[in-house]
Amino acid sequence: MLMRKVPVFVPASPWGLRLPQKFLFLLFLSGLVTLCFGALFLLPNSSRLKRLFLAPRTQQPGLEVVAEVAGHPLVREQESPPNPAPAVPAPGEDDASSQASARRRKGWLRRTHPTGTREMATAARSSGSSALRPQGATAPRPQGATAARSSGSAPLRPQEPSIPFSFDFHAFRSRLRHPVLGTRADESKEPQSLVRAQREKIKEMMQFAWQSYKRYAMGKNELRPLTKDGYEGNMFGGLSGATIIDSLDTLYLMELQEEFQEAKAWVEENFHLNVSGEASLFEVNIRYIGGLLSAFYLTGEEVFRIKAIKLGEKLLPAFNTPTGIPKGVVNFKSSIRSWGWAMAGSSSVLAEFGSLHLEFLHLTELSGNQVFAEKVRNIRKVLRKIDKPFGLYPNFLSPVSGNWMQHHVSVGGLGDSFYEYLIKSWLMSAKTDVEAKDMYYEALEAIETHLLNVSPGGLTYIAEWRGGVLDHKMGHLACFSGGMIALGAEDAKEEKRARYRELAAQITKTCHESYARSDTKLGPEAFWFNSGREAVATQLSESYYILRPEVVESYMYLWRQTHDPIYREWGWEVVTALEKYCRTEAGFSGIQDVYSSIPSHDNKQQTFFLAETLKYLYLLFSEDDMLSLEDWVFNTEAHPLPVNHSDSPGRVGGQL
Ligand code: DMJ
Repeated sequence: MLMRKVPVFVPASPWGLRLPQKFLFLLFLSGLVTLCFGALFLLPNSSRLKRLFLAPRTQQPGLEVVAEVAGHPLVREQESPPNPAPAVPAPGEDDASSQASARRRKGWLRRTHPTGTREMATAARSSGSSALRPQGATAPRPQGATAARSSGSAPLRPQEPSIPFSFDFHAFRSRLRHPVLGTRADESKEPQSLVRAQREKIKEMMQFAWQSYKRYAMGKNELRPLTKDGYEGNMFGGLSGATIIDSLDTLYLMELQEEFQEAKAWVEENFHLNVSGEASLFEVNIRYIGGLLSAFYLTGEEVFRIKAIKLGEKLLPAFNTPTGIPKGVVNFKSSIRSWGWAMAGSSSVLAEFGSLHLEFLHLTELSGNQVFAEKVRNIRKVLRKIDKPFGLYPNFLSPVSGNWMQHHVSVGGLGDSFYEYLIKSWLMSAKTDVEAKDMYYEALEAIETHLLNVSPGGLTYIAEWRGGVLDHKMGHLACFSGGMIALGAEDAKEEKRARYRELAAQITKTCHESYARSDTKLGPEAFWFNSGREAVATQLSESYYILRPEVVESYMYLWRQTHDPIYREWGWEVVTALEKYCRTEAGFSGIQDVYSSIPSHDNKQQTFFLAETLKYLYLLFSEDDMLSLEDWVFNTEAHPLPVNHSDSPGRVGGQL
């Protein structure tokens, strides 16, 4: 009662709490806040919480921005991407900037609308992605009008969202002069012909090489057929599946559909770029980037384009040198260096930095990112300006000073594909890259004057040059030059054309002799012309054959140029020898001594055997319009890249 009458002086609390209770409550509350704050740091992955506090950034799923090169973000794959191979705009471009750069581009590049309609996606789903099938392959018949509209369209994979596509695949395909796989006129004319049977045999060899790889080494870089296991090697910086990526276009070309799908699925699901080892810039470029680019141009499958571009970005740090001439080795995690064997680590190698042009222009073409083209244009500029001894290009150049480091000149190893890429740059540009053309013919002139020789027995060969003194030898690698000279003969000055055609034929004949003079009918790694011996190796260390393609590559070009049946005959000799001496129970292997008919295998099925040797053989026994040379140039790993038939004079700065 008293209490009711006499008001007690206790300050009112909003929750009706007394002072001690209030104190206790505040104490509890501050404890709770401290606990929650601490938890931010204790959680195993705080990225989700971070997102609450950090402003959101535009980022493609599965990609992470790691650095910037020339204003373009470099992206890398996150560990375990949530969805395999998402279709995204060109890396390094948000939608607005990609559209802006697309407006600057002409020719094949139009970023105007998605490549595929929803109907196409539906049709692709219902037909099992019909457009992935090689031309002429039988596809399940698409149903109804929707499917009919989709025929011949660029494919959309069912799981890929329909998003803007920076490359007009339809426009590109419509500009080709020939169907990619040709009309195969010989099949309808002579269904049972010998040449068709020969082609089928080569296809069977490819199938066997692939199946063996798949069985014993799937996902590894190479197959070791004797030990029946896989091998990663040390050229690819931790990247895997070199055989798969090198094989994609050959499988496509040969219409090995199931195998192509297996390869493609592996690329989608297992080809991860989040590696951190040391890689050869050259090898990654010609095999992986070349393989992915070709696979894209043949199929229109986004996964190949995206992976090629992302991998290309990983190579860019190699160019961070005072001259912009890249070093040969790129560490995918951090640094770059020259090869230890290249002038005590001080030099870059001509064939390596000189064989990036074709692929890098296509990386720009497919990404809109000019950085790739800028890098190779700069290499061209350095080489154009530098003094050349007698017009020759030595093999070693300092990426620091931009000076030659040794006067060793070779059209074989260390030099070879530099010359090849000059003439092919001219051809790939639809004959607009006049600088490349001039450089090529000037270089060839110097080679002819200073390196070319005819042996006492009448064999024409290209020697190696060491400061004015000749080594009278040719490497197997140099045997590609017959094909190259044939390819370039048509655009030489009138008075030189016949001469170059003849020269190409003579060099190819010499290379054939190096095969014909061995017991196995396969050629050695190097052969000499001295002491009365011609076109033979002089020591065991040069007597091996590692399934190299250069000789059959020249047969293919010479066949296309002349249709002289001798080249098919010679090609068939190689097929027979490969079957006899290199085929093992579990794949093909190189041999250690071509002069011994009891083969000692080296236990390696090289990736270029599937990319090049078998492809060139197959083309040798095919019609000329299969991967017509009017439409395609082959990179130095035999990956076809399209000639730019765009009618627009301003395409990507005229670089393709
Ligand atoms: C291939 O990787 C390429 O052809 C390269 O240009 C030289 N060597 C091998 C094949 O011999």
